[in-house]
Amino acid sequence: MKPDQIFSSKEVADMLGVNESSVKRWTDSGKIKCIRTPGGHRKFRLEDVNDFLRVNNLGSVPFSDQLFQRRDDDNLPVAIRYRDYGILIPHFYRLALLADSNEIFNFLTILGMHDYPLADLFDYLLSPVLVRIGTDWEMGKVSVDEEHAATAAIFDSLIRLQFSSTRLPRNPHHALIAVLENDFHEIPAKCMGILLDREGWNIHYLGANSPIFSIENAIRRQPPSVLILGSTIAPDQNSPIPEAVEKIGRSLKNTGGHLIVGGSGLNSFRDTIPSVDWWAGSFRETLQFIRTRFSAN
Ligand code: B12
Repeated sequence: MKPDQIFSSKEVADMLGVNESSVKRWTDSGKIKCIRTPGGHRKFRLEDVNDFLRVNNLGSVPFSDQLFQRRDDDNLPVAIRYRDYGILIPHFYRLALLADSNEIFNFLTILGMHDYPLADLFDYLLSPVLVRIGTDWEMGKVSVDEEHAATAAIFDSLIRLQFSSTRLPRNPHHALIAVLENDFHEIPAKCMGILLDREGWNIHYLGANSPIFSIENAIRRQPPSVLILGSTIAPDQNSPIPEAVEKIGRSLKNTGGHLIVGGSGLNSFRDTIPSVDWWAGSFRETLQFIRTRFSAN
């Protein structure tokens, strides 16, 4: 779609998801401006359709490459309505780089109010933005301070989100969540905690850089229904961590617990950790895995 393209009544009706007669009515009452051809047909410019939407608080027309390139925040309401991640992702990226946790929180809340499943937001919005921040940092387009500020603001907004959201009634299940030692990448682990918290799980969150012994202690104190380990930074080839994780996984089986590992850090050790029940690739699928294993009561 080009910004200067001309549309027929039928095309505009399709664009807005209404009958052609509504478009004709709105045109006749002057709500949408149109161009009359010599034959009397109504033709519409994208700008005029957008004006109509904006005046009526309906956002503006989505899915045009040009508009996306133009960094058109006015398109946001329609992009939200149509789940147009092509527009939502760059918008979220900009909010992240502004490092404004209020704005990030507000944006996530608005999407929540539009019934976006939180797991989808983590998979399709948050993850790509974080990965892109990492790539831009690697390429020198984003400085270390910008990267730190952006990810810290995201983290803050997640904490706010956790406490502002409605939760299902508590269930008897207990999740222990930790990020392995020497690893400070805890955003995905926090996301998983928030998702399960909302589902009524009892969460015991150890956070980043958790030594193996601390995880073992926590398990001893209260054997979890599920242990979720995050690992982004790969341990050295001769590190004792993979073997320790395998041992923990095997001991969990004795108490009926499950072991989930997320992140790419332990990827090259997969064969040596057969006790992992689920390698978490996405939040949506991980949540699904957990839901099918555990009923709500
Ligand atoms: C934020 C960030 C940081 C923050 C972390 C803050 C925090 N509170 O979490 C800080 C600033 C601390 C940091 C530090 C460092 N970082 Co860093 N960081 C990142 C960044 C930008 C985002 C990480 C993130 O959350 N990703 C989002 C996740 C959700 O995406 P994902 O990894 O694709 O995960 C998907 C699945 O695997 C799954 N998943 C992943 N983990 C988990 C965990 C669970 C529990 C579950 C269920 C699912 C799951 O969920 C996602 C599904 O869509 C990444 C860039 C990137 N590519 O990710 C670099 C990145 C991970 N960091 C990197 C590096 C090099 C570092 C430093 C060594 C930099 C330095 N020189 O000091 C230090 C290391 C510190 C340490 N020892 O841990 C490299 C890692 C390279 C590597 N593989 O070894 C990356 C890839 C950047 C890059 N492009 O080079 N970092």
